[in-house]
Amino acid sequence: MSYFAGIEPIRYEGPESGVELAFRHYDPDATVGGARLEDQLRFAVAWWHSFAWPGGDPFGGQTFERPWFGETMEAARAKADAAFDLFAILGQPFFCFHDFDIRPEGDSFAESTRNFEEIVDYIGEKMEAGGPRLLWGTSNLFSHRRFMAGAATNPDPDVFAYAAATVKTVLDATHRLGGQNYVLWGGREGYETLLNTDLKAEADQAGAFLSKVVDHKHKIGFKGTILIEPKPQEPTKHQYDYDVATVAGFLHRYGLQDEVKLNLEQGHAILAGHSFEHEIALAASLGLFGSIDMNRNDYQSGWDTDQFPDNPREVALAYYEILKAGGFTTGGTNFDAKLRRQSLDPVDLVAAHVGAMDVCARGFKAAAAMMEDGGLEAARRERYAGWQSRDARRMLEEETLDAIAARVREQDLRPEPRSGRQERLENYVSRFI
Ligand code: XUL
Ligand code: CO
Repeated sequence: MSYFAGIEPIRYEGPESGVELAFRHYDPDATVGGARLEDQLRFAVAWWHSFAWPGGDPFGGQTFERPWFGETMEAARAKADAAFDLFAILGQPFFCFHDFDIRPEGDSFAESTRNFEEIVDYIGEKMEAGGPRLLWGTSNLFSHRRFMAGAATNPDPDVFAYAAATVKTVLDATHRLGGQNYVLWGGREGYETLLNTDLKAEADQAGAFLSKVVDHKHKIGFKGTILIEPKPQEPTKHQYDYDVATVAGFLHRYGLQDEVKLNLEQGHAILAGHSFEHEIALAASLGLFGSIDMNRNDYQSGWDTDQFPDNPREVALAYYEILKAGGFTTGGTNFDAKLRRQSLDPVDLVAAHVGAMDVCARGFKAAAAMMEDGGLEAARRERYAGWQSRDARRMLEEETLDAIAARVREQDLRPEPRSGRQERLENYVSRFI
């Protein structure tokens, strides 16, 4: 019997519905911003949080008792069955996984790989039978103790090799399953103390590693996007892929800026001291925007709490930047979000996703309406209108400091400060939420 027995597929019932498990805002077939909402949002369920995470925290272990828990192939198949049961209830178009989430660890690389490929085939059959597609695959290079000092940036070349072999295997499988992207999150690519760390050597290792991944992508003809997921810390004290700006610098340093894009996560942006929309807007302005991991952090705890999103305004501002960048291409909205550890029931997992999908749909509709209205862009254009003048263009392109100084004196320039209109713009946004 299905773990989710008794829970019917979720239907769109409109904002007035009194049914608990219904979509009030997410109507997959509605046209919003010129396309079907399902195709705009491209929702994905994350295998690790929803099916593999046992509910532990730093002070206590497992709280969830899922019938599929266990390190056997039988358990892995039962886990995949449960996953596809949830997918059938939610009807979302995509899912994501790490190798580690879907297969038991073997005694050797060869055995782990055998386990992995067997489950990949099993998942592939389920996908062919009408399940969702793969938004992205990724390798877990951070949970096993062999990776405690990093994967690509490990001081031991054998760990680099093990990590490279793992990424090859998982990228191949992602390709086989028709994945749209491949993600690299550097969960242990950083340091605990500078006292034992060679920054230059580790950066060069990471650059070489990523170049090999890109080469392999081209070799096998994978048409998806390679994505790096920035995060400033956790689990390591300092992570090299700190934020968008840092990763952009890294990609340029190793000549990979045209090959790799970014997967941006709400909670990671907050940990880095940014807003989510800042990270998206910056990535888009650098031509590096790829995909998002949607969640939220608790604003008091200071940890990466990976909660399901519940704030339409925050979500709207994020989607606004995505729409401004032209919307998703290979990317999508992956719920990198987990239940609270007291949320024990099967229905909790369903409700978490339903609520999150609805909040995203609400935010997206607000973003699309703002986009169509054009008020923010009109205000922005007006604010920078002075730069359209010939003098302004010439100053940027030609004038030396001497020439500029002479002109300021000659024209007796006396710049007058103008209102930034922040509150009026905030009121404008509130009208759409
Ligand atoms: C960790 C995190 C990961 C990546 C994939 O904070 O976000 O789950 O998304 O490895
Ligand atoms: Co993530």
